[in-house]
Amino acid sequence: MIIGIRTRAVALAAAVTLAAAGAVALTSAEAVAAAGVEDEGADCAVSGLPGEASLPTVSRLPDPFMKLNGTRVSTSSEWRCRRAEIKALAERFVYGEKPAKPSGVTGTVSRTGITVNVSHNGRSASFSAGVDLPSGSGPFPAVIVLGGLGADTATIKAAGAAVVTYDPLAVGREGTPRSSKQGAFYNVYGSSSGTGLLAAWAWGVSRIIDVIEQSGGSVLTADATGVTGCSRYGKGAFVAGAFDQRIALTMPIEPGSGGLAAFRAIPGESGAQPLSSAYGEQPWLGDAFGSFTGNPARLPVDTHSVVAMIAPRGLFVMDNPHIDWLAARSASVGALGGAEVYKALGAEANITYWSDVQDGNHCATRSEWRTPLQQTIQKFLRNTGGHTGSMRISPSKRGNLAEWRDWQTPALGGSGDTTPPTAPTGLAASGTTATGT
Ligand code: MCU
Repeated sequence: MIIGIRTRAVALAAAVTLAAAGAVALTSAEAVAAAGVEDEGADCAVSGLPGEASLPTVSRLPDPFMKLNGTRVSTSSEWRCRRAEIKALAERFVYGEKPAKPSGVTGTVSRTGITVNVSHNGRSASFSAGVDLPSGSGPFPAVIVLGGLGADTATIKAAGAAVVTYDPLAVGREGTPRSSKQGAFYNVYGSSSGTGLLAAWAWGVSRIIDVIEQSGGSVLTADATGVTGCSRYGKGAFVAGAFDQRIALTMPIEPGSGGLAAFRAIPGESGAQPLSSAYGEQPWLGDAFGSFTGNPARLPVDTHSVVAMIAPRGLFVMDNPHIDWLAARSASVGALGGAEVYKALGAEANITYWSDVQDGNHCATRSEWRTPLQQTIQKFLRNTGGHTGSMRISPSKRGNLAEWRDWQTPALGGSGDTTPPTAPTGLAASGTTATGT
């Protein structure tokens, strides 16, 4: 265990250094599992962000490889700063800004709980989370569970990860008008912040990881963290994973509209929660999204772009095709579109979207997911095994990506494109396979 952690740390350090140097960082499934920092592209100079008035109508999923300067990404080293562009666009038009780490973050980690204290520009806030350790002596990687609905905590623990129970409502409350948002995030950034609850919840996840990182690692380790949650908390888990590259494995469950469901596909999916409802039911999405609920084709990104922000890190989406409101067909479009970026990066083995399930109850614990979930957690959080991701889309709710794109997937080079390479640090390369577009 100790050797495994050290090997991973060396590999990750090497990957980050290579990325900073603009070289190919994709050396193996393990090496790409997580970054050492929340935002690897923080130094990218993002320029040319469009204003709302100048956005063109793009009826299909926007080309994720098209840079703001009008040229396409053609090598894997360019992806880092293209991702930074997508992040900036997603903040501006979909979620609202997720601020970087505040100047003061302190807290404690014990075998039963985590406390987080944040201060920034003279304002402060605190919140806490529970810790539920698996058997064994540890230290353990953590899976942060948003909201406590639906997550299969027994399987998470059986896989050797600790469960961190996080109540996002303490960080961003529901039931408030957009003009007076409440919770720890808004205590720090102001109740009239245009940032929606999902980005606020994601900020809270990042601050928990900060505290784990600072804790010295005797109980929980921070070099590979997972995040999960169901329904509205599945939306939150998806956004948390997208906006923090320290998260090695993102596991949204039944996230629906405002989650993975492609915004452009929702209006055409019978029974799906409309965008106006996903925007209006709670301030989950950012205030700026209000301009797009009737016209998502003007958004410069879609949910496949958010999947692309997670690439090449682990993504395991669990969905439910039995409840129309959950928009699983549109979610499959988002997953299939985003999977093209995984393919381009040679990391197709790192993404699973699974909606081919029997039990139609919302947020049910499903036996179909137990083994692959356990294997996925072991791969990304414990660096063991070589689980290969797959698309297990229910035939009843399967979108057709060909109808939703007019771009092709480039082969970006990068070491995962053909045969898994020999990792430079002695890590066994595992699980990366590539297929054509
Ligand atoms: C799927 O998530 C939401 C859905 O968007 C809402 O319309 C509904 O009210 O609640 C779902 C949920 O969070 O259920 C627990």
